[in-house]
Amino acid sequence: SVQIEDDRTGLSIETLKRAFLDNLFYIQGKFPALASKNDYYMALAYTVRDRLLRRWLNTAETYTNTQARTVCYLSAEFLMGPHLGNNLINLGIYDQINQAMTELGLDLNELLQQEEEPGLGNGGLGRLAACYLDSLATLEIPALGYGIRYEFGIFDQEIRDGWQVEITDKWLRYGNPWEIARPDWAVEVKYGGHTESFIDEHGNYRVRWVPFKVVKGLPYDTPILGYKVNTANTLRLWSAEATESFDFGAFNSGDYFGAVHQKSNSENISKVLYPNDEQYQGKVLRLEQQMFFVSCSLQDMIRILQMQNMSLEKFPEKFSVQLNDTHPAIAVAELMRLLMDEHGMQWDNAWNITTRTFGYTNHTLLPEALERWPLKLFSELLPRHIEIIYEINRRFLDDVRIKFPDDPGRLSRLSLIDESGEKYVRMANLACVGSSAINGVAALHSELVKQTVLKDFYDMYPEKFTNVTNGVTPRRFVVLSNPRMTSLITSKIGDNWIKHLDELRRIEQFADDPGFRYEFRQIKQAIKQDLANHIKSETDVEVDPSSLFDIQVKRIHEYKRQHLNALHIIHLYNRIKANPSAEITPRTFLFGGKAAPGYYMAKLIIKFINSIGEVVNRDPDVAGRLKVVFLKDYNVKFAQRVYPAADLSEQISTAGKEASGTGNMKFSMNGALTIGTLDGANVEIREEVGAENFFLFGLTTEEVAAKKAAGYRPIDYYESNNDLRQVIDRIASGFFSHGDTGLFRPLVDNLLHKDEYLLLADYQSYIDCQEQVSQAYRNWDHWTRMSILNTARMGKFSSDRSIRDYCQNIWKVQPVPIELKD
Ligand code: 26M
Repeated sequence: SVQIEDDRTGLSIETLKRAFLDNLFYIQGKFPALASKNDYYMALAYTVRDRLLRRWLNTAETYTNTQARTVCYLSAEFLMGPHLGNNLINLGIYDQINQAMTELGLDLNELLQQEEEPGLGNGGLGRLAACYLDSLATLEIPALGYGIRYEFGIFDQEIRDGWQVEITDKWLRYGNPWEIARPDWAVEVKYGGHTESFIDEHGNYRVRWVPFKVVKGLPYDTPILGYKVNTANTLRLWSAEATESFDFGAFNSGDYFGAVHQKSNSENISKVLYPNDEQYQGKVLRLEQQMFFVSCSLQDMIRILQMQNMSLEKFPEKFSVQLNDTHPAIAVAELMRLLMDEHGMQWDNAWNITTRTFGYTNHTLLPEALERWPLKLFSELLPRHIEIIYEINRRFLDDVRIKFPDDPGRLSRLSLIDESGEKYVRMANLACVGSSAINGVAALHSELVKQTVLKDFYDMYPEKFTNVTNGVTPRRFVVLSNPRMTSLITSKIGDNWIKHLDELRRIEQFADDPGFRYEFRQIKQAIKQDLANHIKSETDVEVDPSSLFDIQVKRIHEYKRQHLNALHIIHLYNRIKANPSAEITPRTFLFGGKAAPGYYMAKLIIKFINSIGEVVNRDPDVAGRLKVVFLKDYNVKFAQRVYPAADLSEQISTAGKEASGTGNMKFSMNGALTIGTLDGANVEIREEVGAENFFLFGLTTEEVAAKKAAGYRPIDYYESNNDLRQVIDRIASGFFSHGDTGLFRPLVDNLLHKDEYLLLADYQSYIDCQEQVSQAYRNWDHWTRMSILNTARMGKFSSDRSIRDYCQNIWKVQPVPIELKD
């Protein structure tokens, strides 16, 4: 009999071509002669989406039928990056689609470039959430990601005259083929107003909340397919709308303008992502956003539970809810409110359910990032929640008094309310009391969490604390972003490593094989050439693809020390100026990253790097041996091109400041060597790849603390180190600012008189280490060996391992494999 493949599911090249042209016609409403590149992208996206849908619906049906235990990952940010390429990889049809497009005279790479990436996150925390969704699906774990469908994600960055300029990110401009709205599952969220107590028909004390406003949350679902499995989980993002019922009054009284105004006010809640990372700001709208997605998500979980005819008592057995930092920590109070006020449960029962449900992940030790809401603001917006928080606090502090009698200092530190001056609600304290597990994101970080920010909670509940070291998905950051290296590895050891990254160890045996080394190096070279071409077209700067590509891409922050990297560039430049024939290993310094729009020093650092580039790149004495390029608008799409092109990865934060880092893992997996401090996951990366394959420098966390305690004086380093002094003096002289000695003065003054992040204390160690890097790069054969060993030994840093850790130690959840039925 003749087998006809269905146009919506078939995977043969003929069917894919037919389905693609069909979608172009019936969805885009275009025929090939009229179609734009974007029409072709959309047609291809719908062709791929059709092939996800069967898996998605099968998955949902199986989860419903088996009442599967489910992970809910609550995160204010999901930095997903482009979906098309990733879905092609995970469906296993990349090559087929590539050929189908070629046969139609189209270039798949060009179509992939068309996708506007959903940049619904700032950096590490948001990208981690995205990697975890990929691994959850790949490991066949029932999971939902819950967050906000921001209309404007992280801003697009332009560089004008060396300064950052922010442009709004209109990612939904051409529509989003990956999401499906679910208006029938919309819910309502209340704000403001007051509470009233009453006695119900059973004689129980109850509270009714009379809100000032009600906002509708509309869910949009995106399927998240696992790698070569049938599991397609859901990312459910909430969009804010005005409730129809609520503005009726205004309409009837003739206040048309007021009604529409109210509508646009409601929609503001999901309008824009706050672009600050690691810098807390007490803005009402931000608290409204947090409450919005948390309440929508918890109501949605209750709906799912009830739809499956399960009792509310089963909530903690049905769901394990992870709080991605404190941004969703209001969930502790909101679940209590839903269980008691909306579902009639008593306190003790509700509290037992709540604390068994949540886990809390801490992502930062920086004091300025800890969320504390001014009590007045909080109480006005969430009058019911503040009552619940007071009651949680009253009971909690009673427990503290029993464990630690006569310790008022401890009570005031542990209290959910900061009463030391102006009063605040402490979100980390709420998260700790309301969760059964608390984790940091790298071994060192988890230890520091216990010793510093959450020490009192560790004393109170030591059994709650654990570590889960971060990981990244090798599907996006190796297979998709580095197809050439992927083929080389697969030709030697098969493709099992893509799901079991520990198997990369099997390429260690080729580290001394001259043929393998040659191919590995050729691939790196070819990728560097591609990036060089890209840089030329973007910036008009010519970079030498055989030079050492030294790359630092990440958010711009003083603790990450992009300016320490800059000091090294000036050091090399000074050496050349002092002796133009000095032996210098040619290097290309690449930077990328966004600064929070209100972070003055970070923006000045961008200007500083660009100003150095302007001088260095065209100085004839340098003779092309050094190039400095700041690449604008660093995002996921661009990250995928950058990691594979790096020789050297800069991971140079002050020890104790970077919770984990995840870019460090992406570089090393792609064969870059790391120059880094003993900070975050660098410590574990070095353990895995071997100290001899890692360039270590700088003070340890303990040494940093000791130096600060002893009264750190950066000026002493300036005065006693000639080389350092010449570097600083050149900046101060206006050499990089057309003679303007004022431009970088804030930077120089900060370094000489404050230097919170100890750049000057680490300067010489960094310079010496960079000299070792330069020497090592001269021995290409040995460098390539180290590079291969880095890739081979990165198995631990697959997000699959992180997710297995969470599943075993925190979530207690098992895989539910999905069978493919029609
Ligand atoms: C808070 C309040 C208001 C507006 C924004 C924020 C906010 C947003 C993002 C605060 C912090 C945010 O992200 C922090 C972050 O990305 N931390 C990084 O998390 C990574 C994943 O665990 C770690 O690898 C990084 O070391 C850590 O810096």
